[in-house]
Amino acid sequence: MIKRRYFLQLSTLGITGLVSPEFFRAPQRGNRPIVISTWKEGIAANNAAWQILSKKGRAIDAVEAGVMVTENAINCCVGLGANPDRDGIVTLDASIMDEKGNAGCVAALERIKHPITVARRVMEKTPHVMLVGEGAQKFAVSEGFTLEEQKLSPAADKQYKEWLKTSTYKPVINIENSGHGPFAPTRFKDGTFNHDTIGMVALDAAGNLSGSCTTSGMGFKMRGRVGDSPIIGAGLFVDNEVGAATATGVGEEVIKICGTHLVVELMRQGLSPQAACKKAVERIVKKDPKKAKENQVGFIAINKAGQHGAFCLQKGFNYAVCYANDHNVLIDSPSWY
Ligand code: SD4
Repeated sequence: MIKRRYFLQLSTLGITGLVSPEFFRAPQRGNRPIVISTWKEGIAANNAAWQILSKKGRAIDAVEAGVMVTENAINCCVGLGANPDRDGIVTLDASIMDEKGNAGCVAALERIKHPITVARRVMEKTPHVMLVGEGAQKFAVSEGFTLEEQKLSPAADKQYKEWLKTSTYKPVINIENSGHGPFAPTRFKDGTFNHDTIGMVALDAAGNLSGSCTTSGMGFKMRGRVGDSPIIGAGLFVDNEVGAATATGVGEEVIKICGTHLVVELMRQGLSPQAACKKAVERIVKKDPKKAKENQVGFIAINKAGQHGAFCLQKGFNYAVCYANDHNVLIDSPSWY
């Protein structure tokens, strides 16, 4: 529910029109839980998260369990079944943040099935925030994680072989069958995008916020390249006083504006989640409109009142919203272009 004081703040700022129509349809929220996540895979991920949230479980447990579903999916865009880097090796990045502002991240992690859980262990069992590469893998193994075989999934193997034909390395929108390799993000003929990431943010029954983000990074990236997803304030940010946000798309553009930190700080100033996401997208556009036109970036956010919103550069980004057993729906994000 938009609290009266909050609504007045929004009206003063002249931005009530930016709140998603879906939000106004939502029943009065009170202190009820909500989980949202990026792309259509978010529906299955939300289902798992909702199992926890609906039983008054913690948001941090929900956002971990939720994205593990996507990491597990064979032939999906996230996790060990995903596209490799340009050297043919799948490397994974993930981050997680709880209601106390604790954070854990891993980057360039190989052969481990659930980077999100390794990120949580970094948060809970080490004095650090981020572990990368070999060190992250060593830590995971010491925590009992299995070192999986280094083998591409059939879908990734096919894509990789296709990509090798041209080895095009340009992080711009690739229109399907345009002759470029399948370097992300690709816009398909039906207007949707491929993607390599799931980001999730949740509010639990106790009123606490948490978030998670996990990815194989952009397909066929340079070896050693790390995107926004494991970087706190870029791909994920949670402030329990205000709200939580996560990002997807070309990570370089998100990192350069500290995207999700910006979204949360804009919500702190009174903007709705959707208006805050839009302002962050606008920042990217203003910096380099020509480049922005060729890229995809999407933000999703929730605030402490349980309102949700999203905004992206190009049409074709969607996010899944769940706040009841029978309400887990995919919403098309409004876009700049
Ligand atoms: C990255 N942001 O590594 C990720 C990619 C992504 O859907 O979101 N793909 O830059």
